[in-house]
Amino acid sequence: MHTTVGIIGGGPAGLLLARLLHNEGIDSVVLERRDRTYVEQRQRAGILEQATVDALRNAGAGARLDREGMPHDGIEIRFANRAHRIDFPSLTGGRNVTVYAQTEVVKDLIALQLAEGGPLLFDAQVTSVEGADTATPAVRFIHEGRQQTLSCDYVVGCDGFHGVARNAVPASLRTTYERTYPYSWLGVLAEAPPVYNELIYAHSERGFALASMRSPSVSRLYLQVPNGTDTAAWSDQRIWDELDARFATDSHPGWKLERGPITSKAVLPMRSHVTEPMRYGRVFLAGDAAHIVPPTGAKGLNLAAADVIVLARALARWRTTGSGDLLDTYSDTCLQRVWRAEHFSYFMTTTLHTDPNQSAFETRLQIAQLERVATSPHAAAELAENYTGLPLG
Ligand code: RFL
Ligand code: PHB
Repeated sequence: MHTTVGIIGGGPAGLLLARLLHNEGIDSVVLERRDRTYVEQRQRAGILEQATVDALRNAGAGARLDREGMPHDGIEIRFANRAHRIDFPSLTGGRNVTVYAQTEVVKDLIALQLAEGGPLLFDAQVTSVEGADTATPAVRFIHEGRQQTLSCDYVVGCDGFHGVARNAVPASLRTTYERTYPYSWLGVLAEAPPVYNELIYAHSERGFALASMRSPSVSRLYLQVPNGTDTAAWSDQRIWDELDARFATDSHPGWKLERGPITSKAVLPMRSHVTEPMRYGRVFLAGDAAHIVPPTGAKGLNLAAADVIVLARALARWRTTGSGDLLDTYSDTCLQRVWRAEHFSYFMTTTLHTDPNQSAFETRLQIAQLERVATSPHAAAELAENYTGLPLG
């Protein structure tokens, strides 16, 4: 079996790349380890930057997004007993974000790929990538009980943080930057209408909380919890009470979330990670395979999309002109955006969470920083620009 671009992983990065390549007339094969239902149900990100929305629309994957996506022009930040709204369009020259779940992006891209695109194989576990520095790298995978080989002109590792593609870059040429955080998120889905029509990020003495949504009738809520927390320790009642306590503010006396049945609970560890470079020979890394951000800045999915947009352009240029110049600059181009997002995600995380070893001095610094965002249009614009995302150029 031979293809132009072998794509490992059918998450948002792999699926969007396959679609963009299809639109450029470049054939690809996507190999996904899990089954379709699993990939379509996996609860993850919820916020799309404008550049991601535009890319999905331009790729022909915007129909349901345009109908069901919920544009958001701001977020609310609660801290020190007050609530402050950050208005994106007025601070960024008109940009905003859209709430549309990663599960829905993935469903839309899978449906398109199966209807119009090249092969997308589920239950296809890649075991290794060979010949990364040769003209025809090969992907070895197990499908339907048989070991198989896909020979490619290029291989793209879109196989997430626990994937195998990263190992194709020799350890001696790879640099890894990493930070773990001394807290996790308890994330829940609830059949309860969001009370407020924008996201609320809360700094509180009890720890961070975030109110997001999936639709006008489904809330997505997060609580900072200690690492190693077992969801069994969190009854529905305890979750709702703790959320209300962390969101409480004198700006909205008596404010409470609307409660409803909780349909899923999971604990998510927080990590920052970058692997450089994002290319070795004819193997490229994209999305979580190359970098992880803690979710507080809502950047993970958007970074994955930005990588594959840059890569699809570079492959299209190679296909039409024979020039590999954009492939040569792929890693540097992406890493510039990646490090900006790493910084922003770190900033949002460390400003809004309470480290278990945090001193009272450090808490006052966090409040001073949040006061600055609430009172200075420059500080607010810095946050708004990063949150809505830099244009792709
Ligand atoms: P994905 O989505 O992890 O997809 C990688 C795909 O590769 C497959 N795979 C393999 N396939 C074949 N052979 C192998 N050997 C393979 N190894 C892995 C996997 O099954 C999977 O389908 O990476 P991608 O496409 O780069 O997309 C990135 C985003 O998914 C990610 O950045 C965000 O979802 C991060 N993230 C969140 N971001 C937010 O902005 N807000 C969130 O609330 C949020 N929650 C999350 C998250 C990431 C999580 N992970 C990765 C643990 C919650 C979780 C649990
Ligand atoms: C989500 O809706 O899942 C979500 C939104 C914003 C974040 C993280 C997660 O910062």
